[in-house]
Amino acid sequence: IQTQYLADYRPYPFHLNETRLRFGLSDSATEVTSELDFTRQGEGSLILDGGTGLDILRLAIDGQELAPEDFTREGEMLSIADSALPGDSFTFSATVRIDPSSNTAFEGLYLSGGMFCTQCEAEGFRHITFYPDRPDVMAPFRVVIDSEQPVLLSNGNPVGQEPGRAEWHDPWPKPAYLFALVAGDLVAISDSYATQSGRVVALNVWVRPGDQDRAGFAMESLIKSMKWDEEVYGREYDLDVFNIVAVDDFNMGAMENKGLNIFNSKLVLASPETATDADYERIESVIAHEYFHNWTGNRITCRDWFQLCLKEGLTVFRDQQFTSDLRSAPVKRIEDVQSLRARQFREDQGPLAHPPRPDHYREINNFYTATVYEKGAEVIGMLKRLVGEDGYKAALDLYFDRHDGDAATIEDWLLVFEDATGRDLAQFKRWYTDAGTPRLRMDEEWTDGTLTLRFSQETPPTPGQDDKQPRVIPIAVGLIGPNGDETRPTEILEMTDAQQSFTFEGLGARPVVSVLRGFSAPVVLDRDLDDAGRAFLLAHDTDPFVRWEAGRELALNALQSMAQGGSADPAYVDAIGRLMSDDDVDPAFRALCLQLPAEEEVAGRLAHAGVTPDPDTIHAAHMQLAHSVAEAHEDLLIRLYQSMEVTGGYRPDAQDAAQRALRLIAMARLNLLDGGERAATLFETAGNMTERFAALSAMIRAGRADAALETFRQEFADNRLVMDKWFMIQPAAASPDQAATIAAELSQRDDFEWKNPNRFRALLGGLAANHAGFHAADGLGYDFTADWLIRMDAANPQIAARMSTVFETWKRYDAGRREKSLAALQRIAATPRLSRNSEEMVSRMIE
Ligand code: HT7
Ligand code: ZN
Repeated sequence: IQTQYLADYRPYPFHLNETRLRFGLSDSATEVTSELDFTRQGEGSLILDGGTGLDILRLAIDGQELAPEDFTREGEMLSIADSALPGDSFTFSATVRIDPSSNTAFEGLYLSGGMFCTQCEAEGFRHITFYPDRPDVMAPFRVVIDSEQPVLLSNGNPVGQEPGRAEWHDPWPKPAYLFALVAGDLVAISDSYATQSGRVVALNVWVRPGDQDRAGFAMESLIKSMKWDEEVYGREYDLDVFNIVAVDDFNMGAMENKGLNIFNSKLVLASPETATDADYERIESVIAHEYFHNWTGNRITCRDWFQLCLKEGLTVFRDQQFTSDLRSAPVKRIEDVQSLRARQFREDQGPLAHPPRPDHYREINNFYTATVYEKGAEVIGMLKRLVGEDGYKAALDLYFDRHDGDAATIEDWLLVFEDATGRDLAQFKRWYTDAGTPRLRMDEEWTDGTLTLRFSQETPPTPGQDDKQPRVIPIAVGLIGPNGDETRPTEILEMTDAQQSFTFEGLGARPVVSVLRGFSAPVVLDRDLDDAGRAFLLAHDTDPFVRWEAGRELALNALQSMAQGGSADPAYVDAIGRLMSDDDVDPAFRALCLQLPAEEEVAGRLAHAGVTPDPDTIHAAHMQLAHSVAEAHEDLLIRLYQSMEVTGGYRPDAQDAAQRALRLIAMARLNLLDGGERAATLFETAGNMTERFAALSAMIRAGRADAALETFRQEFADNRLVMDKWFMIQPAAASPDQAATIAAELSQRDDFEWKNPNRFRALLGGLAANHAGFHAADGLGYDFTADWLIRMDAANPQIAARMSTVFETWKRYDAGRREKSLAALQRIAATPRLSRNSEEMVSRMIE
């Protein structure tokens, strides 16, 4: 496998003035004719990317057919002999035949349920025709689609529609990865939006006939996103139409193709009966994310794929801001930190660690990671904290002014901050170039009214990066006096050295330090604070993140000591009871505090402390702590279960969702005492999926779900998205000793349509979510997963490689488990014709 290096970047030697494409669609023999107007802009030959599935019918330059000696085809590359080029400006054209019906990798042009659709990021366009398939080659597109399908869509504005043919023109120069085409039997729900400057934009959400009544929330979310981007970033939409299409077979969540966003149907379709509150929130944020890419990704794109976090980190940051503005900012921040720790910290601390801006890769599809996306967003959050609101706004305005129409780099991005604020960001840049999560240690010294905070930072080695230099760490600190009042409001301490001290003078009494407020930097913080101090912060801190963090630390300490044979300190149980009974506290925040840290997180914490985690003991500790909470606070939990009931019709807004969240976590705790009674009643009576699904999950945990699972299956057999939930929850909520067997049985069912990425992810992801089940000592979880990864790899390498990350922590566990997981990984590695995607992932994990 050839490794690509950032240092090898060279500009493309030709400018592409316009791209014209004509598609004659047919299931197994689609003909694609391209005309590419090139002008030379540097030294070098004309080399085009083109997958092996392209059947060449004709190649020509300026209408003159190329002879076999005029070109060479090697792997995925087509080189045109210099002698075949007539001068500095010419039109290259190609007619190729491709077979969408055999495309199970869902990259390029493929069929999903009889509908033609495309996925071109990162390098899918080369499976459609020969092209300079790299993000820095941008051109306006004209597209003609010939097909009997009733709806024919592509990027930009429609310029001609007649039965059997449609023509589209996208005037905004774009790279090939933003190309899209959809053709199928679709219906739209439609609306319109008038932009700030008065452009009226036609909006459509296209779905399969029969799904229209589940597309309304997506449309509402789109309109909110368009408005928010105008109000907060001054960014307006720039075409006459914006189309969204929902497809069932899709490798990721959604794709920001210019003017034609394509979505996984699970991120479009929602009704109270079929989607949960979490689904609704995710739909809202992903619709926003893809829409926001129109400026951060499309108008300003990436020079090369090493710069992926330029568009993804910024767009995640923007969608996080959007959700904070629309819903609860503290709750959103805590949820984002939870997900960062669960996915990105885990990645950063294992064999797959890489910087947000990597400098080499073998398969770019393997780098759509939590580090590029979520850590990329955290880095922007830190920049904003350092330069302040005004500095951030000035920098972003300059970014849009200076780079509109560009394929930009992280250096360009940092330079706009330097130019707009006068700040030197040379050291800050390490956040982009270095992998690993810094460990931040804080020690306190108190003398005569002066508090000294001594910080030290260290980043452990990561693959290929042994020595780490200190980073700029913004540490948000506030002080809480002994009576619980805040004596010093939040202040940002800027740490730049390996060790650094900060003093607070003139304090009357020794305060409790509230540190890393709002999770001001993505670091692991280590400080000596006893359980009483944590309980104090949980009760009094004005910063919701530190408050929640204090409760989480109490729970983690209890779980860690129980998992090592100790007993639970009552501090957590007592403190959580006090918080639960405070009706002035937002129910969503209380629900978050009542959640226990995931078993996986406890395993990570133990491994970090040098203790080999035992998944079974951790699971037992988890159950026991949940049980202690239930027993100690039964009356309170019953009161919450009753008082948090939402009456009236279902609304997916933050307030109602918050009440449901608290009610349902109260039910989950009570489930340990009532043997699933409340859950069974709720399952029968609830009118929405949020409550029904929580009830079903609780019933599985209580071991009394057989009939309910069957009822659920019968009711939703025709709804693929709901059936995904059914496939996921059974291994996820099963007792660990049965999880792998249950997953294996489910995988034998006719309705386990494994080539559908959602269905595959549901079952294998459901098992992986059951920490003790996936890591069962008998190795069945590993074997089952490896079998299916091998099978999936032959059909869809992206999905197999992505799912292989369930093994990324394998080295943490005991010798028996290590031996079994390594054997599973080696078996995958030894598979004949393993894809480049899986080969890269598995070899990095084994190394
Ligand atoms: N920019 C997109 C990333 C992407 C993707 C989407 C769907 C299928 C395959 C894909 N490969 C890469 C999605 C986003 O971040 O918005
Ligand atoms: Zn994105």
